[in-house]
Amino acid sequence: MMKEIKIIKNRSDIGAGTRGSDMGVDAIEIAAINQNNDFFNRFDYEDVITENESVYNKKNNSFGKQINSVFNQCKRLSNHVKVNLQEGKFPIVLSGDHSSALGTISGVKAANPNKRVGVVWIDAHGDLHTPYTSPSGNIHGMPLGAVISDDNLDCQINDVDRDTTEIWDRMKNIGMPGQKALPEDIVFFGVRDTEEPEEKQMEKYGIKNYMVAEVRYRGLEVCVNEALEKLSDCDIIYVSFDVDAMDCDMISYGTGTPVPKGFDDKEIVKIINGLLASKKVACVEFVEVNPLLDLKGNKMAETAFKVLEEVAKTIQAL
Ligand SMILES: [Mn+2]
Repeated sequence: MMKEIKIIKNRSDIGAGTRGSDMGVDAIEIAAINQNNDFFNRFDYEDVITENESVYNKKNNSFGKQINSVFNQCKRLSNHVKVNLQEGKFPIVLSGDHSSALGTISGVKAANPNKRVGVVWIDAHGDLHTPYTSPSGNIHGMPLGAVISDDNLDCQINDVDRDTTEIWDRMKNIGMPGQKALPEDIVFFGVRDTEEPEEKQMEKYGIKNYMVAEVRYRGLEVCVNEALEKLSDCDIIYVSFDVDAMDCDMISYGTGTPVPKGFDDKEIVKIINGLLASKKVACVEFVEVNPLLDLKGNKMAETAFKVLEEVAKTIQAL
């Protein structure tokens, strides 16, 4: 049942508030090169065309920054993911900022329109915002808001202009119309920096968040298996790994929104490998490595590469 891995390199950073995560993909490759590791020669890959030049566009939709370009980027990535899944590949997506996940999940759903898609979100953040609730307007905090297609108007703080509203509505329909995953089919690992509108959504839908302390106290295997049990009605699972799920003090500050008290890289490997063992995982994504912010050389990318190598090994052994 072994599937061929396809690496999809999506060097886009326009959904983040800080520039530089577009270089995360190359920083991970450089980590491999500096170890004389031929990882990136071993797998077929494709590059997604970007529009990072849109950061110079001064016409900025303040509650959905660069929303038109983020929309285009997600649409493009969605297509790459869809085609590779249809060809029977296992896509490993390496992205810049986390807004990409909307594109990836839309692609997973578009390739499997009749299947129920579960989402495991390994991240310090909930990313459940919408242009109506986001304090920053950075779309990397909104991918799951679009995935579940819930604007969360109960928590509205922003008066969103028509242009932004229209493009946001189109973002909720990438790949195919409507919701890509049910909110109850989302499981969080390591989320520890949320805002009230996101907490309301987590509460409303009962989104389980396996916090770092809980995972360590109850045991990682117990928590991963319980998460899989929660997703037992899902036919396939998508795993999103935002490197800020890791502890910034222990690992690195090389990410746009670092948060302390996270997982270490060994725990991340065990979580993803535990999920892969279910044989339901169809796609894995790595996001938010920003080498420009790294205070320890290229440590974040080196750590992400370590995780990537282990995860690829596991996928090949499935
Ligand atoms: Mn994130």
